[in-house]
Amino acid sequence: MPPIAVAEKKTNGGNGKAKLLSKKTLTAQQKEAIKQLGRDKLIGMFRAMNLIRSFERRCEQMYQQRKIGGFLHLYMGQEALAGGMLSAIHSDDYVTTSYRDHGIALALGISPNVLMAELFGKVTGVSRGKGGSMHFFSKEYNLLGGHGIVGGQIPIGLGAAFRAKYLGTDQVSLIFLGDGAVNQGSFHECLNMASIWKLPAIFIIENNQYGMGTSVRRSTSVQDMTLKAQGYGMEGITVDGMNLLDCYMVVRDAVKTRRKRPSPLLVEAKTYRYRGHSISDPGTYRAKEEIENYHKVDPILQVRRLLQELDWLDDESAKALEKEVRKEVDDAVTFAEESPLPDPSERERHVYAP
Ligand SMILES: Cc1ncc(C[n+]2csc(CCOP(=O)(O)OP(=O)(O)O)c2C)c(N)n1
Ligand SMILES: [Mg+2]
Repeated sequence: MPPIAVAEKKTNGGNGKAKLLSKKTLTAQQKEAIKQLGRDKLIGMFRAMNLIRSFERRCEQMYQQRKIGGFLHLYMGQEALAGGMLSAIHSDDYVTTSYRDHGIALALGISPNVLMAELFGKVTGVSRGKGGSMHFFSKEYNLLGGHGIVGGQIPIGLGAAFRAKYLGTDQVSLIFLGDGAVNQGSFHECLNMASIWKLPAIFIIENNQYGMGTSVRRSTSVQDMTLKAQGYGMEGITVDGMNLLDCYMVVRDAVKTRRKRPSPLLVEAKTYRYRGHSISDPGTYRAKEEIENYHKVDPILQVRRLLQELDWLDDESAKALEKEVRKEVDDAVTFAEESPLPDPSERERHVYAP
């Protein structure tokens, strides 16, 4: 019987008191990660985070103009997670997530055009206009959804991990879930199976402190979610989800060993969503001061300042990058607007009826 791993504490992130990214306070590991990534890759990650923020702002506007309908859950505030973690995997690894999927899809490199078209319900959309905001799927990018059922993605991501182990590939399966999903049965069943079968499954809790309007303090009995890993004989790591480098390093290190010797891992990333649960939620259950505190640790501003301190980005090039990203999102809106709606004959295609 292997010893049960004790949840390791990496940072105190996500509580508004996290150590900000700054040249003066970088840890040895963060310095080494910067060196390893190099200027171009780090700027690429910064660009991806900006693209997410810009895309989400535009989605809000498009919803208000009724170009987008249905549900819309924005990712603003959580960009370091997608931007950092997905920079540490291979293109054939598997990724599954919840309905809060825009940031994940963009960080995987899926074109904003096909994502915006999906939101507009157009046939050129990533799910042919049938999935909408909550159901981005891409076979090409191994994105196994975008799932509206809380915790519904966990068994699917586990299945992908099982496949990798069964076929003896070196792939890993990253399974993103919200803090609300840890109280679902599927989470516990899957952690147990992943541990028994030693599957290359990395469960990543995006703990943004709320499930709809309910604070985790009111919904979840144990606040340190990595402790749940111990119940399944699995390693658990807490990470500052507002810190791009820490998010990158935790997955980089996790996959390094797991590609050859598969085993599961539970990561709790402490983060925050700047908007309400969905577009129709004004978020009045949160104190103004709390939101302001999290804006002080804005993941994008942290990286921007670090890049400037490193002399890798000046004000002018930062502005140029932001402009370029806005243009990419404008082009996505044009693409979506100009795309056709699905033909009525498409209505029953790809619909599963047992
Ligand atoms: C099985 C199930 N129960 C309830 C809901 C309604 N619901 C939608 S989102 C949500 C909260 C989930 O919160 P969390 O997992 O923290 O994700 P976040 O929205 O914070 O990303 C709930 C209860 C659902 N979609 N599925
Ligand atoms: Mg949540």
